[in-house]
Amino acid sequence: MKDAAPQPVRLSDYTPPAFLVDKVELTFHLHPTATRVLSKIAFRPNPAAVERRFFLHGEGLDLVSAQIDGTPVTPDITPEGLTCTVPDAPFTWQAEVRISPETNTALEGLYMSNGMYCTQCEAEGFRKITYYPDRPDVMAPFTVRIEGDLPVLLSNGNPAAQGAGWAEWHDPWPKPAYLFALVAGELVATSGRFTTCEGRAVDLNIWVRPADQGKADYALDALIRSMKWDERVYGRAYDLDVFNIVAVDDFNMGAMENKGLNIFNARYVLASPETATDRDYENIERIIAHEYFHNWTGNRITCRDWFQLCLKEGLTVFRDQQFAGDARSHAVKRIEDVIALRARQFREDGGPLAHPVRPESYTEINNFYTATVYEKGAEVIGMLRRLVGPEGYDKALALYFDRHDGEAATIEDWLKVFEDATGRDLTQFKRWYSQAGTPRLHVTDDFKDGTYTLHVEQETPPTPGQPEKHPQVIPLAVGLLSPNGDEVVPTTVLELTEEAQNFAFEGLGARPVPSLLRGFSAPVILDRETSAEERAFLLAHDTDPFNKWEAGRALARDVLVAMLAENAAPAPAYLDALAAMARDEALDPAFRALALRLPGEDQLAEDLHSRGQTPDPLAIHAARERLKTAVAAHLGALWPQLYDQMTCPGAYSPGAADAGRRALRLTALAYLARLDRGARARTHFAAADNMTDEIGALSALLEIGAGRDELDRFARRWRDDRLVMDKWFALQVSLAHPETAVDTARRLTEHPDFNWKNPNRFRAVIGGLTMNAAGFHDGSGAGYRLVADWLIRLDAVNPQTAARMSTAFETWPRLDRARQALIRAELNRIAAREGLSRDMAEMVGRLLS
Ligand code: 0A1
Ligand code: ZN
Repeated sequence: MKDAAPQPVRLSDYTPPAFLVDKVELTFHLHPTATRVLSKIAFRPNPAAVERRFFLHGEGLDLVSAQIDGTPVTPDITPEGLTCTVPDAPFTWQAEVRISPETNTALEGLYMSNGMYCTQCEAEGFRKITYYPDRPDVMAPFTVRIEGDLPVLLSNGNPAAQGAGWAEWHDPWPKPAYLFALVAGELVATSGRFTTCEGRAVDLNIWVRPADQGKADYALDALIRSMKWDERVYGRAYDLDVFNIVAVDDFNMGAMENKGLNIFNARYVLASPETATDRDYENIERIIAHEYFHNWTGNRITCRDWFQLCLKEGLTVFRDQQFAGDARSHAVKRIEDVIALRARQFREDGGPLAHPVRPESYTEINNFYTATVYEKGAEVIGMLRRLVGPEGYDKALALYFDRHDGEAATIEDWLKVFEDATGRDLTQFKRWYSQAGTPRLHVTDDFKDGTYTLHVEQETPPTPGQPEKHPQVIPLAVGLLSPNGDEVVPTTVLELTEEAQNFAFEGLGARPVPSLLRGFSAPVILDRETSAEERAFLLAHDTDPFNKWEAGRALARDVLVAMLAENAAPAPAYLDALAAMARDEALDPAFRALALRLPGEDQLAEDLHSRGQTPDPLAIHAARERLKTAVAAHLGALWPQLYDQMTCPGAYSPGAADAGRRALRLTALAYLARLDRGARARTHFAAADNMTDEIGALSALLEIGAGRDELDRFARRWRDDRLVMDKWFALQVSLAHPETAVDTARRLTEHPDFNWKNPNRFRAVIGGLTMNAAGFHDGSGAGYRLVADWLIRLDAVNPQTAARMSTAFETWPRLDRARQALIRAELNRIAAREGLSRDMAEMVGRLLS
């Protein structure tokens, strides 16, 4: 357990490191409970340092010996690290420590997963492996020797030498310790070769456990496509002779970009048509690309300190979104990204955990791998690109790579390259990095004498620690349509910089219909009184695919809000518009599937809250169910038609075209299930030859309260496949009827295969419950209690994953008083636990403040 009252770290306290490292040599003698780590580190005083104290981080290490320039020394050891008197000139530090990977359940540092040794060092895990200045602005080349009785021994960089029971690796590129990695185990590779545009032949290997052999082809394909894309679009080539990826069963996050040795949560590597859904394939493609792209944005140019996390994460997410848009459909990708942004980041930005894209203080950095740092960080880069244009962006990035290669950089460095490359002053734009909260745009309009005027006001609500907000630079992409549906003003980017501004469009023959915030040009909430007719008009005519979808979504939301308020029947105009859209064969099936998806329950709760109402999760669930049934009935005959039309002849392909057809077909199947009591879904399930169809049919059945037999059959078929069984666990909780969700979750925690120390399985069941909004927010508080019990239990073994999941409680301020009191009581119960981790203590502290 960590210390009781740790001090927050502040951006304003940054000082350069006292010593720099020229070279690191590590030797590992692997043993499950007594691994010996020998380190030899060449230090040199940093001329830029402001103090000369020699401090090495180290946590939970058993120091066996230490020497400076060959002379034994006895350092002063604290729970955080050690200090020691050192010469005022370059010197060599040598140490031997002992660690126990097998008992490391936190999955940070060196740990074991199903007999395999692996590491996770970001953000501050290296200090659990050996004593070291574990901060990203200390970069050094590493040489690693691994000794262990296992067939595959991997580390960063290029292989240097190997023999029976040992291997040596050399990574010539200076890197911070958080990018260190080691893997040892019985593994098999799916291999390929890639020749870079610079002529370097690179061996590619995706390592998996023997039982998973044959499931890495898609990951390898995605890797090769990512390598090509980064060369073509960003001019960035790979810089080592090998690129290794390893799939690990126990992993706290999605994946990790360690130099030359990416480590992945197995669920983002392993795929076969029978076991992975289209969504899984899409995630694998995106995450493989993300980690690969980090080689330049994160590894070659890293972060000076952890406050700059968005420097690598925002940019790398932006790059993986561009890549996925190129590989699939830009319109569909943008809609999916915005759905996720609103669901996770807007929710975070509007609650007690709101923080700026670049936070200014933290207690535990692991708590800041958030949607705000990642996804809002990517949106900020998208806005920057919109403001300076694609050519300005390309110039700025070329300058960034040129100027900062090999460095640990800051957001100031990042913005400066844009200023230098484009001549633009970004002083005001920088507020996007320091101001938390989602800006709201209030828009009114006016038409007179052929001039159409938009009046736009911006306002950002107060967030924790930031009562006052200032206007931000907001690119507002706008197009105008004439009443007959023609586009009279094509997309134009208006730049908002003030609290209130007017924008005039002259020479128009009639009052136009505005299409605002096209492509979701800024991460803001748009507030404008709009009639249902206008939304239906945009749904039918808008040339901007995002806004076309958005119009449908807004209509659905308004219908649901009306159904909630007045218990009304859904507006027929909405149902007709939906039918027209669903039938429109000019539209991409993936787009139609998205447009037929109703806004989520949590999203509706947020919408109601932002209208000053108190959402009732159960009423929302009921209204949404009623609307689904009404949509099913109103579009009646269309469902079997779509179902029959959207087949995918030939062998399964995870590509966008087939995946889009399956998505639309399964949407039709789910609506159909409400009309035929699941008859078609049962046949579909029985005939399914791929996991997308199997899960799609099963979900359709569970949603109407059926599917017990299918669940049993599924479990019998997939009993031995961990990743597929995660789906089985997750699905029945997340789709359970609100009244049975908590009991279902509880029952599953008693299942013999509920291995709660495995983060994927824990997330499937406990995370599954938090995603069943009406079940989790059950008025009795039983959902809150069950989740809190499990967070307490998990916190003792894996603080990082437990703390992340505590965000389930972040929406408490928008709920009714009774639920608020229930949640606060659970948070207080967690906070009062003796020995609570630093991770969890910080999270509940922020949630309660
Ligand atoms: N940098 C990785 C994600 C990651 C972050 C933190 C971790 O442990 C605290 C682990 C992985 C990425 O962006 O993919
Ligand atoms: Zn990342």
